[in-house]
Amino acid sequence: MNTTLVTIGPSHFCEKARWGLDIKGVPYAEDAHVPMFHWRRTRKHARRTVPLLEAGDRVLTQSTEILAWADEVGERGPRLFPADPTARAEVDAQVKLWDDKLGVHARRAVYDVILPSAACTRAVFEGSPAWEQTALRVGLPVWRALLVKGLGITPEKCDRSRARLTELFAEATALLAANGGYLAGPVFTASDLTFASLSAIVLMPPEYGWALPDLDALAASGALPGADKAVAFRDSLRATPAGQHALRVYREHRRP
Ligand SMILES: N[C@@H](CCC(=O)N[C@@H](CS)C(=O)NCC(=O)O)C(=O)O
Repeated sequence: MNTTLVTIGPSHFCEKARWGLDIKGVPYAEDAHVPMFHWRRTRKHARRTVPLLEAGDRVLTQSTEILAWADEVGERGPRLFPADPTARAEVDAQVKLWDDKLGVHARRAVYDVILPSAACTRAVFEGSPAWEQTALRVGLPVWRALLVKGLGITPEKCDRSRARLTELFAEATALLAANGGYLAGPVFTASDLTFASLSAIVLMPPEYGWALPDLDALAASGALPGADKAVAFRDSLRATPAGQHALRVYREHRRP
């Protein structure tokens, strides 16, 4: 069966799907695109968002659906969704919380950092089709303006997103304290994978499945105006128990 994961390479929702397929040992090819150019690829399925998985005749259009499918068909790795209905309901609720809240605020926080730098913006989409990278270079001001408008990247909203991220990390820290070991209980589940992947564009663990900017180098060189602030924010989240958990989960579970 031919399995293709259509992505925006650096996207955290796409990382969630990649991780799910990798950890369950499901073979696939990745077809990565620049945001907005990816619509040419998704429109035949009447969708706008990625990840989108084409698996034989099936088309899966939500990252959580892709995780559940990988859990079913994968031949190795831990169970991502528990069989017990009560445990499953808890994992589902946590995954939804991270998808609905963490996803949007982390994305805004990271675009706020990279969009001011043309070089940085272009670098994160290396690995997309060459013509898309050329079009991005030529049309960067227009592309950037559309993205800023579409995602609501204003200074106020970005500050609010950073504050919400701090609150969500506090929520995850409380869950870890209540449930022991992992977010939804004593073992790794889809909740840990989702929390870690969706926060990874801010925490930037070295095991991330796509090359992210080296914020420390950018801060040291002065090449990216907001890099110092982003490093300080990243480090404040890394220092929390939830941040430590996400980094540990990446170290221990990302590369099967
Ligand atoms: N609920 C979706 C969210 C996916 C999502 O927001 N994807 C973003 C990239 S991170 C996207 O494709 N945005 C493009 C668009 O909305 O046109 C999922 O879990 O797969």
